[in-house]
Amino acid sequence: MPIQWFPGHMNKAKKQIAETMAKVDMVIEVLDARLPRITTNPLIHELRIARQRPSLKVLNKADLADPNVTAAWVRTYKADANSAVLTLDEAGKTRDAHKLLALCRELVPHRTGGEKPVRAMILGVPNVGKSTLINALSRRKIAKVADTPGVTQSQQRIELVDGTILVDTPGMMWPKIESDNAGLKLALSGTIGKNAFDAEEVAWYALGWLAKFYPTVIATRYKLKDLEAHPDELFETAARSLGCVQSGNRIDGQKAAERILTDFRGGVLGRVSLERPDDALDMQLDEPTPDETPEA
Ligand SMILES: Nc1nc2c(ncn2[C@@H]2O[C@H](COP(=O)(O)OP(=O)(O)OP(=O)(O)O)[C@@H](O)[C@H]2O)c(=O)[nH]1
Ligand SMILES: [Mg+2]
Repeated sequence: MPIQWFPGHMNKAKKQIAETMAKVDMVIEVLDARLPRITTNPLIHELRIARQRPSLKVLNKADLADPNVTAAWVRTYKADANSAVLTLDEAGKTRDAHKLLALCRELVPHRTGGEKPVRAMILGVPNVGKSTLINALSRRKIAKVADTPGVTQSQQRIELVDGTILVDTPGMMWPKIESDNAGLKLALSGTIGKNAFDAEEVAWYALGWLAKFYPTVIATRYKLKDLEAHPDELFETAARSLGCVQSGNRIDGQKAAERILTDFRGGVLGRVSLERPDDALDMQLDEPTPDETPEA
């Protein structure tokens, strides 16, 4: 069963986003640079297309993503009509604010010239960095930011010194995540509430992924000698190397999983991308997903 997370406040958020869409000129779609296609919310896409609003796609958290893969995403998105693309990272947000605002003005040329300010709504899945971006653009701590999904629960409108109107919105998931791998990747990247997934399952998946595509850092960090081993074995070795062992010399799977997820999300395991533009929707791993794990 794919991971699902659509808490009550998102229904309200969806309605309000549809209403605000009518009153703004464009959207700033904040995507996670590590998985930009998977973090593209189909609900937002539909609303934007229905209203013919141009989109500036911000590939955020680029400091955590594989730079070569991010460059490939930028090339792909540049080909999209009625949109533009910009990569941003933790350190560069304030520095690149003028670049972002210039791109917004280019997307809505009829709103430039001083008298008619650009009005933009910032949209994206939870925890992707929308409020952080608002704060960087306004150079104030105006919106609440925290490393947990679901922090912003209502819209917040701010006016920048140049007159640009920005609307921060609650992160929104969609009611049905279609595939197991997309759900696991969304959970791994931190966009899903922690009660909606099994941390061990996600960490297990992460180790399999990293062993296949980004083996060097995890081999050192978790003392993994055989990266071809079954993910169960990778997980067990990693847990022991992290000292997550309980009585009877059994591993503490929950604790180990949380440590691995924290490592991944904090960039301790290097700059990792979870999908590439030339993949099929999910960039499937060849190895079995947890549901298909052979019986011990
Ligand atoms: N490494 C890194 N972390 C970032 C970046 N941008 C934001 N963050 C962190 O991501 C976490 C979530 O940021 P928020 O701005 O609260 O995210 P949001 O999209 O507003 O989240 P919701 O309100 O829950 O939808 C915070 O811990 C930020 O510090 C970035 O470019 N790089
Ligand atoms: Mg927020």
